[in-house]
Amino acid sequence: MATINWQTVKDYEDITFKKCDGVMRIAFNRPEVRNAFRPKTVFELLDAFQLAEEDREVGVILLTGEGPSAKDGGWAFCSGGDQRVRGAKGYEGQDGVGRLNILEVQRLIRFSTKVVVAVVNGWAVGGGHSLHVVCDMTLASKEHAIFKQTDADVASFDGGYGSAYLAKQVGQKRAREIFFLGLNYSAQEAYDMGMVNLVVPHDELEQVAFDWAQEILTKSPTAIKMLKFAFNLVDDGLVGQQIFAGETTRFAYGTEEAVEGRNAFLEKRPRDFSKFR
Ligand code: S0N
Repeated sequence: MATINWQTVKDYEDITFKKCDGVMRIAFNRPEVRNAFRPKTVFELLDAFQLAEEDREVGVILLTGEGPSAKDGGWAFCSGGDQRVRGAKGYEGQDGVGRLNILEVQRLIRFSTKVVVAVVNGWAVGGGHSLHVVCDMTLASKEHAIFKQTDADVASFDGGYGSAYLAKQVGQKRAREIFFLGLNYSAQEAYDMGMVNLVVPHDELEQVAFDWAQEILTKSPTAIKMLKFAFNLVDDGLVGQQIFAGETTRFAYGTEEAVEGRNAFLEKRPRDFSKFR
């Protein structure tokens, strides 16, 4: 068991952002509203995920929630969009602009070259549920994790990864049940459905997540990245193909054949690919 000595990388208001031994920990930090996100939260998440992506020491990102709530001791991973700032044009920040920019966070998680693990330490609800769905793997607190889709209760609908990709994980009937009934599901029930990788005693949750990350970090980063993109490809259409193919193009740049193509152009001479046929 590796010991965790989290070091703060950058201070934010709505999230915490820490790092230890190749693992980045990004956590919602609004426990008084069950870690609901407002536009500011999402801007901070976008910045943190981008920084994590660019950090060459980092191979795994853990997404979780701070807690418990000082008010009532409740635990939350994330309860989705902050309903207090939802306006007619989306979630409104202090600039008055309506946004649904959590979808950009979903795409950063999905297209990240790192493995992103949802560490569900409490409620995963609405847009928070969708975030766990889009993460590569999910670990859930045995005592405190509760999975719930309230989108239809508040007239919202994640028609992308949150629902259609969920159906790939749990099957069409279950996915429709999750959205159409909005029931509470325990960590064990979520595991039985196939949307959780492991149920862990709450006190051990972060340690297990960190140990999983350390195991992943022993593996070839290129293999992990290409496997992630390969898993994504079939569900992501041309964007999935673009991302997978982009990486193969980068690999191809390392061949003698690619060097000949570039050099012929730079040296203003006819290209000669004859020996590569
Ligand atoms: C999470 C719930 C089930 C917890 O219940 P519990 O434990 O009984 O606590 P409460 O007393 O209800 O809550 C404690 C305090 O926290 C506030 N609060 C909780 N959640 C929110 C929230 N989402 N927004 C604002 N405040 C919240 C409570 O009001 C309470 O405050 P006080 O103490 O002052 O009374 C329960 O709280 C619950 O059901 N919460 C609401 C969950 C919800 O409906 N979330 C929104 C769902 N929709 C989205 O997230 C969609 C947005 C979205 O992201 C999206 C849209 C389109 C396409 C894609 C997406 C996407 O999903 O990404």
